[in-house]
Amino acid sequence: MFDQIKEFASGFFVTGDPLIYGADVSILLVTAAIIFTLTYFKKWRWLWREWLTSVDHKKIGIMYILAAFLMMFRGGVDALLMRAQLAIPGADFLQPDHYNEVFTTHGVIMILFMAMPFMFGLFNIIVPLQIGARDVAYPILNSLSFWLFFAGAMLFNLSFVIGGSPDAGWLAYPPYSELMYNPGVGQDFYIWGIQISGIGSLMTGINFLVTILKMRAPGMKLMKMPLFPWSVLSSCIAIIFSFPILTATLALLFLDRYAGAHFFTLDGGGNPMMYINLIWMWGHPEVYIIVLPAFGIFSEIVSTFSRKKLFGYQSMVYAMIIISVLSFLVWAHHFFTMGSGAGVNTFFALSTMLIAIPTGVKVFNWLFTMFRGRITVKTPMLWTIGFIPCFIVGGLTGVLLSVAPADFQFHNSYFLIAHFHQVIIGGVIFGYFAGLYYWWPKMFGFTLNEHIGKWAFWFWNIGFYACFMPQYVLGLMGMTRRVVSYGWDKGWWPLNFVSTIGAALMGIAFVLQVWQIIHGVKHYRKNLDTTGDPWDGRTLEWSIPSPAPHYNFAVLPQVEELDDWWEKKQRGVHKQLNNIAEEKLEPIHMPKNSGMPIIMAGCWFLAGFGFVFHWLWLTIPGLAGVAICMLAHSFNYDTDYYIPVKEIKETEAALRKVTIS
Ligand code: HEM
Ligand SMILES: [Cu+2]
Repeated sequence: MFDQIKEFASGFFVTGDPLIYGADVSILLVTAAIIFTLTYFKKWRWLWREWLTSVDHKKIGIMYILAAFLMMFRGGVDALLMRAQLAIPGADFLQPDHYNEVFTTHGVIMILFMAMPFMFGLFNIIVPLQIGARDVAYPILNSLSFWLFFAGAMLFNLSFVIGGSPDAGWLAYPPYSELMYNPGVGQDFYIWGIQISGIGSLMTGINFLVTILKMRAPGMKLMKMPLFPWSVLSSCIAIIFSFPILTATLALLFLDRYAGAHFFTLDGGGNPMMYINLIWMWGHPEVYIIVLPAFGIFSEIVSTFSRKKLFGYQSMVYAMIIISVLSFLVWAHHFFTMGSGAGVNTFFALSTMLIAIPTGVKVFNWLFTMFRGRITVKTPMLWTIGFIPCFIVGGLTGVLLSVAPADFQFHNSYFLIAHFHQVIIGGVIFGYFAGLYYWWPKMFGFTLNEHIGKWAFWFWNIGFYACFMPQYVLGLMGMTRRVVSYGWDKGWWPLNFVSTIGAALMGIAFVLQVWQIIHGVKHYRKNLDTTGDPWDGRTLEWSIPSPAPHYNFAVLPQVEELDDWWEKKQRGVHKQLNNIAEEKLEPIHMPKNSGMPIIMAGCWFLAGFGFVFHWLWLTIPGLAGVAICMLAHSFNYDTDYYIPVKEIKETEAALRKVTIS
């Protein structure tokens, strides 16, 4: 009996590595501390009511961003482990098997569980405010999307201590990910973690597409809509077309592993190239899905901090839509070397290069917006200015990679690693940071310390260039990606050493940012944003108090032009808006909280866990729970309520410090 338990436990829990024992202990301690604190301060009800069951888009957005920061920590630790291993030739700090796990979880976590939720968090917080809406189109679905993401992320992360991490790279190419070569449960965690959160992402795409098309304030024609919602719209279109491909691809891989199908196993009559085509038909649009919203954020910030209308608004809109369509036509540039032939390679090389045109248009528009503007350089603007050169270099090396014959040299070398980190960190992550600093006062009602923010910016940037510029050279010197170690004879070590120092500087930058937030919370009284408009903004979100009341707009704004709030300020009519006439107030229709999303996501988690371990006794109740949640929800008619005028008056009076006449 005891032996049986021992045998089960040694297969179930990951054993034999001190790092992982350390993780086990810290997970237990942190969990215990959280449970203790919540119980001691009697906060369980508050947590459930105010956060876990909330359908307020602003709160859901904050939870997304919090989760993204936690994941950035995890993904960052993975990155530092890899860089530590590669700093000196012949190091054996990480064993090869472990190294495979680390680069796999690093890539998956950074893209799917850090960048995506960070982006969804910004969508949630800002899109309804910018288009003058009171919520998203489907508030409960929105909460469900968040909890599915969360369940998927937790499932994926659990593989670290239970069962073992996936190790077939962030896109899990067969045959590495097939059962025969990868018999553990790591790849199953990969499949279900991504599958569950991916369904959430697809629903977010649909939700925001409908929100933007249907819920704009009266008068806001599409061509009067700010650029951030436009970038969200183009990103959502790409989500809606690409995520179903991901779902299908992972389902096929699952059937191969679980049910002995042979979609991708060569000796069973399947074809791994099929997988590679499918996964990149999702994977390439995915990188544009995450970068387009960053373009939207930069556009907002550039025009606010240059005190000018965005140059070439319409060309910006068309550029984004063209990019989101073109992104579906280039996927095969990821495997030029895999024998598609010259004709196919040429098509994909040219279509890839075409993307540089609309992207170039955008860069010039940002520069022209700044030209002769009255520029102030606060942290959001600083990130934007830092982004432009970084993204230009990243984009140019991307064009180099798209030259098919040259790619035979660059392919899977460190040149590629440097390129994609340059566009992903310099474009996506810098963009989201800019957005976070820009909209922070709107989210929490106070501004963050600029001084610490500037230090963080410089550490990120200097660290970035020190880390990734040497990697271009290393790539040209022949260092391939995913190598765990190399000899002294290669002559690669000085550059690798510099690269590791750069990574450490970025680690310090992250710590500075966390400190900046803690510092901001501690001293929030000193930095209160009492105006609701700390940057002298141009768009609707700045016309309401910070943080926004839960119904957002007491009276829905009437939009007349692009940058409506700015124009109203210029004409001096915004003061009237601050004194809301009582007759204009009407009871506001709002959605009620719902426990369904978190419960349903919990059921998905159990079902996924059951699939991973082939435990039908857990999978079946999990799936049944999902079905019951759906049924119960479809018979629930008690989903909304009205906020009475009296309550609106009191809230507005308290927030705006004005009386309503
Ligand atoms: C912040 C500093 C970062 C450092 C120092 C870093 C470092 C690394 C290293 C050393 C590798 C492995 C290269 C190899 O041996 O194959 C890697 C791979 C990767 N990184 Fe990062 N990274 C960072 C941030 C990010 C971010 C922000 C993202 C995405 C949002 C990202 C996405 C990826 C992906 C997708 C891979 C490929 C994984 C694979 O080969 O399957 N990284 N990174
Ligand atoms: Cu691509």
